[in-house]
Amino acid sequence: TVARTVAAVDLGAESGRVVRAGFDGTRFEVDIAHRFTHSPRTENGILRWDMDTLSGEVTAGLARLDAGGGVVDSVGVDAWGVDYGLFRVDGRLVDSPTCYRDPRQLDAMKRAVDAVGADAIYDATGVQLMPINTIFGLTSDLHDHPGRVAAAEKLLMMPDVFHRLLSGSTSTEYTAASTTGALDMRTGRWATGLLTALGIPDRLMPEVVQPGTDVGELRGGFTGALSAARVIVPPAHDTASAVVAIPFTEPGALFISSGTWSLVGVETASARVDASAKAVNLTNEGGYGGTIRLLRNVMGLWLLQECRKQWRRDGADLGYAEIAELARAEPGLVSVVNPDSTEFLMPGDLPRRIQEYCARTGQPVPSTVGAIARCAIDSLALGYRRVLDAITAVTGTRPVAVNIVGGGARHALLSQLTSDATGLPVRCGPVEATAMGNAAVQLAALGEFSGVTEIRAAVENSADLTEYEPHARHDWAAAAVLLESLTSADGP
Ligand code: LRH
Repeated sequence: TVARTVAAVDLGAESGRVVRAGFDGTRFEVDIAHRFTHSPRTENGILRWDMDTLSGEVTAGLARLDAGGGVVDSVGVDAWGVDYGLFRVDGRLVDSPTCYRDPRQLDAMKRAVDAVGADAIYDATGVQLMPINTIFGLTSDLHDHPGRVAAAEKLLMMPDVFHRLLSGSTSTEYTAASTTGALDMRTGRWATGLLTALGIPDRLMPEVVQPGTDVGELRGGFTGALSAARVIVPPAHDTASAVVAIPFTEPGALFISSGTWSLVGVETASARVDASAKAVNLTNEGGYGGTIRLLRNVMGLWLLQECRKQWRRDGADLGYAEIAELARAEPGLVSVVNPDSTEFLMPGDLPRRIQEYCARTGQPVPSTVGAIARCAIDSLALGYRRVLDAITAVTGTRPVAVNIVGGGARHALLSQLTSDATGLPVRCGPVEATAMGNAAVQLAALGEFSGVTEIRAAVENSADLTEYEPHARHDWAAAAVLLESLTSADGP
């Protein structure tokens, strides 16, 4: 039997879910109460998140739990990183948060780099230089929408926007703050020198609290299971929650948190901010229990998500499983792209951009759904191999296994190719690692788990896991050399 039950709200860039979870001493019981999809939309030329849908669906999911009987002791929200809401003094949002895929980010990063230098930005924080980082959104606000900043009293990261709606809390959670590019990852404090150099007012930066902090009672007039619930912040960055729930079999294994993005890295005890990490643009993200994730973003399933949208616009309504089967029938490693090229970052006609990339670089141009998808999937696997090599070079230790969690853990072809490309055994699952990690940290705060070791053992007992062994079907080493030359030609 389960002593305590919590609700985890997990918001991804494409979909969200509200989950009820408890621990019976051996197994982790997880039950998805509500699922929904959402997407940002362009309003007056700005790509914004649909806050009405997001908050409506969170409330609908919680209402379902409230009516479902029993007692739910706490609620916590995790969401994608880097995006933020700006709040007025009266507690209302200045406007709907802008999405990190708004084209403004590229110009803003260039302007910030021109102003203070790429080295200064990395050295102050230990965070990889990526156009999507919060500090570039903020410098764009200052430059293009100064009224937005003037009207704002506080910034909160996306999950904490919801914690505020649910409890009135005005703090931000550490792992979410670690995605801003404004936190010094050696100390966990705001990098005030960098903020000042970029002209970002200090007053915006909120108090930072650790995962597991109780930030107040749940508001919203719930009268059933949630009537006495607390709001306990989980690792509010979705990737941080996902990594809590990885059933690692090998210490130091490479993880891939695979969703819209693929976050590829290792868990370490302390931040690594030095010339070798900077040279390969490895980032230090904050984790639960004082851990750091040394990782890099790989473009992820976004490539397939955007291709699928375009094929649908073109009249072919294909499911991901169909696309994967068509890709599997292709010979493989015929053409590859640098998956992380900024030309794939923004929404649009991704099949055409992949074709143009192949044409420009003198490779066979994929012309069918299967060939384009195979090019994207091969390129992702190759991108994972590249991060594995970067981590090996920086830490001096080569991981001996790979764990994949998140929706991408279901993708059999990508998982097999990941094993082939890295030459390592791959273990996939759980698919719902993020919601599980979120719930597990709330349960730990309530005394149900003693810590991450016990959490991971419970996940291992509860999840369906699939394993892959490497096959030497293709010349991945040669493809890796090609990827390096393609990437240097892409430019910064
Ligand atoms: C994955 C993720 C990733 C961030 C990106 C914005 O959902 O949080 O860790 O870099 O979204």
